[in-house]
Amino acid sequence: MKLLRSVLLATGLAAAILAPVAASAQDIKPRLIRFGYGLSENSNQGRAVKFFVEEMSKRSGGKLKVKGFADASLGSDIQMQNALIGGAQEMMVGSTATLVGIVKDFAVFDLPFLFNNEQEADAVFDGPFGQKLAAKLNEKGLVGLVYWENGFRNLTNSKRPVEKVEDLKGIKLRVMQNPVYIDMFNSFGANAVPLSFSELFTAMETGTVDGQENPVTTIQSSKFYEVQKYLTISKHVYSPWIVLASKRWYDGLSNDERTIINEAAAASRDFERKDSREASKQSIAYLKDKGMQINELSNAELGRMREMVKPAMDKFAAEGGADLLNELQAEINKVRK
Ligand code: TK8
Repeated sequence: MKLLRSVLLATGLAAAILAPVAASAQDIKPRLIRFGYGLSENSNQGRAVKFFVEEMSKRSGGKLKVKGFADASLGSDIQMQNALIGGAQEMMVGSTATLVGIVKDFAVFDLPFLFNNEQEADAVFDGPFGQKLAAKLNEKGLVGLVYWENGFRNLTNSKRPVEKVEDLKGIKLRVMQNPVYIDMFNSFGANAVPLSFSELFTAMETGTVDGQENPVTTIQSSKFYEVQKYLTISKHVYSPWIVLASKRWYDGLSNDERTIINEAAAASRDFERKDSREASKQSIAYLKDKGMQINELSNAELGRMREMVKPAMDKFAAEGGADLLNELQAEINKVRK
C-alpha cells in the first residue's frame, strides 16, 4: 500500500483518485452561497467570480454551490455589506473604499499616489498591513478573505480633455461614497458627487454628473465609453477589491467548509490579478476604437496634483490617521528597496 501510494503520488494520479474520497470524508453540507458584485458578468470581476464558483464546486465535490449575482442585482456595495452583516447574504466582492463607514482605517488606501505599481500593492495587501486591516472587519460582522485588483483609477468625462488639473474646474465628478475621494476631487477643483456605482451609468447618461474615475477595465466592461468622450490616464489611486463573507454565516460553517472557502478565495485572487492585468493591457486600444479621446497626464502635472491634494492628506492625518499612514508608507518603502 505504501508503495502503491508513492507510485500514485509520483505519477500525479493521487490527486485525481484521492480527491473525491477526501471530499466525501470531509464535513461538508450542501449549501447555496449568494455572491453579489457590482460589475457585469462580462468584466474582470465577473470572470473571477465565475472562477471562484468553479473552484468551490471542485473543492467540495459539488456541495458548495456559489451563485454569482452581477450588476449590483443584490444591491450596491454598501447595501450588500449590510446584508452580509445581518446574515441575509453570504458573500460579495466590492471596493474597500465603501467600507470606511464600517472600518474607518480602510480610508488610508484611498489616499492618492501611494503605490507606484501593482507589485507594491500586492505585497502590502497580502502582507501584515493588509491582513491587519482585513481582520478589523471581524468585530463588525464581516470576514475579509482576500484582496483582488480593481486597479489604478483614471478619469473620464463628457466635457473636455483634462490635460491640466484646471480642466477639472466645475466638472461634476462622481466619486465613491468616501470622504477621502470627496476631499481629493474638491481639492482638484471638481465638484465631487458621491454616488453608488450602480447609479453611475444613468447619472452620466442623464447628465446628473459629467464624469467619473475608475480603472480602464471597468470603463470598458461597464461601457462608459457610450456616455464619456474623454479619458485621462492619471492613475491617481490604486484601488483594491475585497472578497467578503458574512461572519454570522461563516462562523456557522464546519472547519472543512471554511478551509475550502479560504483556499478557493486565495486561488481566485491569483486568477483575478493575472486576468485583470492582462485585460487592462488591451483596454486602451479598445476604448480608442470606441471613439474615446485619450491623453496621459504629464509627470509635471501629476506633481502639481500631489501638491494640491496635500491638505486632504493632512486632514486624514489630523483626524487620527497619521500613525496608520506612516505605517503604510513604511510597508511600501520596504517593498521599494
Ligand atoms: C463596483 C464598485 C467599483 C468601484 C466604484 O461595485 O464604485 O467606482 O470602483 O468597482 O466597487
